[in-house]
Parts: sequence; C-alpha cells; structure tokens
Amino acid sequence: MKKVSIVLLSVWLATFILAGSPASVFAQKVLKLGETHPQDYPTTKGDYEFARLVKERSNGKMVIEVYHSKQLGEEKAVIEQVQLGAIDFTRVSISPVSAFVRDLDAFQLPYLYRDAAHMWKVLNGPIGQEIFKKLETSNFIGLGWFEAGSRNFYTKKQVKTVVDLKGMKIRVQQAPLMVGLVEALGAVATPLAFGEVYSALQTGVIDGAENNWPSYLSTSHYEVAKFFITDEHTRVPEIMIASKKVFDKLSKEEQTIIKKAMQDAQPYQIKLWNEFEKVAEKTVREKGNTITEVTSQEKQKFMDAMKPLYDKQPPEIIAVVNKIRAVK
Ligand code: BDP
Repeated sequence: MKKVSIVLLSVWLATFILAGSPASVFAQKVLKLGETHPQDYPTTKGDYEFARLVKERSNGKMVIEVYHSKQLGEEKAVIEQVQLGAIDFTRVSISPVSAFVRDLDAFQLPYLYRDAAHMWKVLNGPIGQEIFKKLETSNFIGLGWFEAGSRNFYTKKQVKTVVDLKGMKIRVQQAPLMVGLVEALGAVATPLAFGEVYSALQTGVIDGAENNWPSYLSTSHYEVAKFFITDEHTRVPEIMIASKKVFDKLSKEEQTIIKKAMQDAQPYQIKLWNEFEKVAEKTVREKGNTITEVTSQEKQKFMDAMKPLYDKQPPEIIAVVNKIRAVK
C-alpha cells in the first residue's frame, strides 16, 4: 500500500513539476487548426508561430494543434466544419471563404491593390476590422491576415497575351468571384479543390490554373503546366478564422491571447513569405519552365478585360472598393 502511494505521489509531483501546476494539466484546452499547405510552407510556419505564442502566453493552458497538408480536409469542407464548430481554426485563402461571406469579394477583386504595402495598410486598418464584423454574422471570427503574394496564370500551352486565354479551361478556387474573374477573360472557369489540380492538369481535364510562385512550386503544378505568365491578376489575402461557436466559449482573457498571438505571428509569416517567394520563383526558372513576362501595355489589357467584373459588383462591394482605393 505504502509503495503504491509513494508511486502515485511521485507521478503527481512529476506532473506538477513538468506542467507548472496541476491545474494547467487538467484545464488544458486542445484546439485544432486546419491547414492545406505542407509543414514546411511559409504559411504553415506562420500557423505554428501563432500556436506557439498562444501556448506560451496561456502558460500551456491552450494548445493549438496544427493539422497541415489537408489532414482535416480540403478548404471548403474545413470552412464548413469551422462554421459548425467541429474544427476550431483554419488558415485559408479568403477566396473559398467568400463563397460563405460574399462581402469578402471586395478584398480579392483583380488589380485592386496598388502593391503589397497598399494591401497591408487596408487589411491592418479599419477596413480590415470592418469585414471581421461581417464574418461574425456567418459564425466566423476573423483573427488576422497572412501574405500570399499575387496570383498568375500557368498553363499547358503558352499564353503570351490575354487573348490567348480565350476558351482555355482554367481551374479556379471554389468561389463565385474567381469564376467571374476567369470568365471575364473569355476562359472557361473550372472550380476545383486545391488537391485535385495536379491530376486535372496531368490528365488534361483543365488547360491551366492560377496561383502564386510558392504554390506553383510546392504543389508541383510546375511539372505539368510549364508555362507561367506574370500577369499578377490578383492579390488574395490569407485569413486565420476561428469558429464563433468555440471562440464565444473562451474567457475574455483567452480570446485576447488568441487575437494578439495572430497579430504577432503576422510579421513572421510575411518575412518567411517574402523570402520563399523569391526562392520559389528562382527554383521554377532554374527548372527551365517558360516564364512570359507581361509588359505594362499587356497588363493594361488584362486590367481592361476585368472591368466588366467590377461593373457586375453590387453597390455594397463597390463602396468598399472605393474605400480601399482611397487608402494612400
Ligand atoms: C494558395 C492558398 C491556399 C488556396 C490555394 C488554392 O494559400 O489557401 O487554397 O491557393 O488555389 O495560394 O486553392
């Protein structure tokens, strides 16, 4: 009997020492975060930084487990689960979220931001905060933004001008605005989950897709769609969302820790992103892919072709677009 209690006491003591206090062991909250990218992708590293800060600042009471490489499913399905409260967090492109919250369209329209600095001023300012209120009405808590560069078309046959895209089957993210964007160029939009794009390119179900340099490389799409055109048609920010159902059950203190951790993870992700974007571009060029550089004249033609897409937007979207454009 004595031996048993000594063993039990030492187990209890060890737990106490390792965890800081027994309360932190028993009250620990383990939360799940869904991420589509692989573990070594800059955005996933941003997720890990967010999780690290949350754990550290809550003294180990909140633990966010990062499920990278779509272990929890493709983005659309994960977003649905977050809305229902079955998954706690996800880091996603705003495109698939815009299928749930159409107000997000105002943040992903083509050639909207002058450059990355303009986008960051918008996202980290009052306009970025406003959209978080809209997200809440759909059961999402917007925690903050990550960088994703700009998106470009890549195809199996060379595209030199905007006219060449006519009639081509182009994969888009599962979002109505992205369908409209590609249709404005006279191409045939094919919405597909991210994980299905490689084989769709390989088998010829689609003629091309569009994304940033890092994803073009990390997905190996560059192997099956060897022509890339630097049209930079849109910047689509990435967002960290929490399930409102889960978030509302946390204490005010815990909510603040989470929000602040995402804010503080942002510069880290942006730094890694900017570094990797260059590496990805260089790597693809070295592999011998054909990169068509878009002249400013040709870019203007892309912009002109996108105008009807703006004309189709409802007044509430245009109001936000005007506010975004006014940010200097
Ligand atoms: C990548 C985003 C990822 C999107 C993917 C896509 O980081 O979240 O799902 O594009 O095109 O750039 O589906």
